[in-house]
Amino acid sequence: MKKSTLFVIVLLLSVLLVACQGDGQKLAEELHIYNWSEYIDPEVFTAFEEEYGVKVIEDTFSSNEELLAKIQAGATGYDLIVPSDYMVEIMIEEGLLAELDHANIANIANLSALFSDPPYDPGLVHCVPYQWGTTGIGYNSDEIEPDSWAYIFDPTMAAEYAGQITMLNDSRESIGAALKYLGYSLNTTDEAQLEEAKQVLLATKPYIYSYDSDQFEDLIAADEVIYGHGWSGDYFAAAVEDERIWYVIPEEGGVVWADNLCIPATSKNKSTAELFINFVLQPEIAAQITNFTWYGSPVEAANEFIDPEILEEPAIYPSAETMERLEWIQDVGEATPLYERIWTEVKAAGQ
Ligand code: N2P
Repeated sequence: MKKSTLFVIVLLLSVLLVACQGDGQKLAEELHIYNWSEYIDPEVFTAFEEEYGVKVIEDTFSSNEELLAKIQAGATGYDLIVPSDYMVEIMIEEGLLAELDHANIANIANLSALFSDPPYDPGLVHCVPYQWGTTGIGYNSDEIEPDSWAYIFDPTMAAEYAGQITMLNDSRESIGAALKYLGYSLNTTDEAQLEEAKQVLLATKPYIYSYDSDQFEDLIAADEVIYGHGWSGDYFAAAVEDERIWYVIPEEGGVVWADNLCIPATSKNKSTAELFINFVLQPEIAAQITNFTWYGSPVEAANEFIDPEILEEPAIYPSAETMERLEWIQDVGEATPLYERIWTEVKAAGQ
């Protein structure tokens, strides 16, 4: 065979390989991802498009409950969604997630043992862990050094910073923080404890600047507020630009969570979505994401590419001792409507 013929054959074969997935399906032209805000380096989308010719279109949500409501309401345009642990469990139960074809996601092998068999999705049947982090207090260190939830929930302490405090706009997170302040589990189903948490949230409401899950860190940078309840990585990422910003896990403890890449049952582009999941599980790409978000990566092999500053930060990769103070949010089953009612009442109070 002539060299040039061989070349043409090899070329054709590689074009075919790129155009087809393992299951023989053609790649989609576009992939629609519904994600948390500022949760991926946009360059990762560009790199995926350059490699496979698939354009990724992102839309964002602010809470697990908003994501669930949207999917329950029949939104069918999404190929990838990013629910947290407890929400994965709820979505599996409601039949909202497709099962993953692991044959298309060989890089699952790159996950650390800690994340390869999570209790909310044993065997990673439906989702693959994306990023993980904690919930605590972010602050302007020129002004304050908070170490306890009392800075948010003790009315005398909060009054000193009236109108300069934010809280997440998130039922489980915000009620959870109040429960932690009271010394209860953030997964309690005890109605008396939940009523107490509601009273704590109501008492501090007059001092809250806003309930915000998207720009809480920017509000500190803009000197609108001094501290707030929020997610670790967003504060740390903001600290790169504004050294005054820092983050702490309060002494009473906080939340540890993991968000996951999952494919809605209605996606028509499942194998392309699996190709994307496989793409972000590559060590260099996983590290690129963490270097952008300042959240922990479940991809163990990514560590060598992650900025040492991030790897060595104890509030991002907490010690075993700190881990003991952290709690995972779990599906509270029949108590869920009670949590939602309390949150609606807190939000509506004094309006
Ligand atoms: C990123 C938000 C983190 C997700 N901006 C919290 N589960």
